[in-house]
Amino acid sequence: TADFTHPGRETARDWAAAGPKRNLIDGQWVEAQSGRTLESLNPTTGKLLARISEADAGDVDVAVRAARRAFEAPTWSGISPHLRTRMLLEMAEAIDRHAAELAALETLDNGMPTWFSNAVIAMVGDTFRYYAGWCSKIFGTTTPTDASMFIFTLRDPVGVCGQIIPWNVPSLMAALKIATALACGNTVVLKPSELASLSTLRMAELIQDTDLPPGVLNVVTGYGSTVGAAISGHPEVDKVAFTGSTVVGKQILQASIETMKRVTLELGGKSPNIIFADADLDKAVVAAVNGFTRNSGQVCSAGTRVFVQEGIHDEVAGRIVEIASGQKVGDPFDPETKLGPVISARQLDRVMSYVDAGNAEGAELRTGGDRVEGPGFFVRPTVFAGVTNGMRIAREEIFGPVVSLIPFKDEDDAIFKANDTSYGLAAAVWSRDISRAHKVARAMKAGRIWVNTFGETDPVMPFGGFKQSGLGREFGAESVLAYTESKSVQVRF
Ligand code: TXE
Repeated sequence: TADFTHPGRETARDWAAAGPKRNLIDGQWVEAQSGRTLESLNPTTGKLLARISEADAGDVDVAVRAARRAFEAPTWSGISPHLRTRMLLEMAEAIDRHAAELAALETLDNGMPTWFSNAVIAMVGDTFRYYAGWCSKIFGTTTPTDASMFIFTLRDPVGVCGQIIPWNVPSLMAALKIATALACGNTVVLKPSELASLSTLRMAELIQDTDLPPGVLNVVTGYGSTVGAAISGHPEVDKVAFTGSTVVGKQILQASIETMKRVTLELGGKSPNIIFADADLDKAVVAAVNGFTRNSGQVCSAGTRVFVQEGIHDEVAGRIVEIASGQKVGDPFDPETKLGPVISARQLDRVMSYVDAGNAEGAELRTGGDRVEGPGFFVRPTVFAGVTNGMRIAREEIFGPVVSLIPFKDEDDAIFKANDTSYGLAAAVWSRDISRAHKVARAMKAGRIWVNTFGETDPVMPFGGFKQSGLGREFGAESVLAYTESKSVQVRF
């Protein structure tokens, strides 16, 4: 795996190897109180990549108290929005300067191919720039009423934000959560996933080095059942923002009840991708394959149910199988590689168990369905045809490169089948008929809809789910509402 060069690879490897990673608490890099560390593996080799701190509730408590002090301090709460803008722009610049290193670190730790990690890090910088612009645009309103008084609203920061992120696109999840919180004047205690914490820790170093006041950003690493649960249960945490599985999302919501924390949840999906017979099929088939193989399918909005109109079903299925089976699976540093490994041996087993379920339920396995023998956690792109919405592979999030092809008759049938799911994160429709595309887009019960494209993302575009895909929205103007509280003020003359 040392065969391929990348401009950030050596720096990233050296940084990962340079001793156990510490937590950022109150502006200091500190070990877990217990002194414990845990192993972070390279999913390409299955071998040790770095050791990170295994914190627990005691460390979280110190971090939360630091975040509370920082929130109340005039050095943060009292500063002008223009200064905040400059700080976020400095963070963006620091990230851009280290883009190659951060991309390589993401590839080492998560296994994502460099074509994807390079693009992700570019968006990380853009995310900081996008939120830098918001600092001075968090407007209240004035409301006309009786001439004897004046009523206006302000938007206050929520306070201490606990943020728990997953391993699938760690740097972007961290950037989104940190930048939004800071732009709105909050402070942060963030927990990256124990499976992929490195890019977040390196970004936190770069961010802290921009002279951020101590305690504004705290990063605590460790397991979800300890560190994650301590954050979501801590009485001094005002808001929890979580991205991860629906099961854990429900636990977080339950833990928020006691102190009525504000909660935003970005959870799983089973997103439909609907291809009508009048679509530009050359584009649709390529996007359909990318839609379920990007990041080895470990994307919450992956297009894992592809609905194909009956007249073109066999042709489209054949083309999807052909493209998918030709995608190179392998070393994520190889520029030819389309799919790197999945994150862990456990995730590999989970994906393979869904392949077994698909076979057992009578779906037709058209390609893939097997792991790549040897070290690392590789799965080939897998296409099931003849799937019905009742099968487990069509109902449950797999989080691997596995797609279900499902035929449909007409518009109504497509809309019904696409919405027949407990999730509602994203959906796509492919058609040259603009009225049909609009109609289907409106009928989709999902938080993000693509028309004649799939999986593109932009910081300006709100993201979040209907139904069990979550609560609230991140990115876009709506994210600012989620990180502020409205306060109305009445002045009697
Ligand atoms: O996720 P978890 P896992 C889905 C996907 C995947 C499945 C399992 O289907 O196959 O979840 O992945 C922290 N209190 N997604 O087990 O456990 C955990 O440490 C507080 C979809 O890795 O949800 C990590 O930081 N926090 C998804 C984060 O939650 C807890 C992204 C996510 O881990 C916790 C990831 C607890 N009790 C997985 N338990 C998406 N929609 O993007 C765990 N955590």
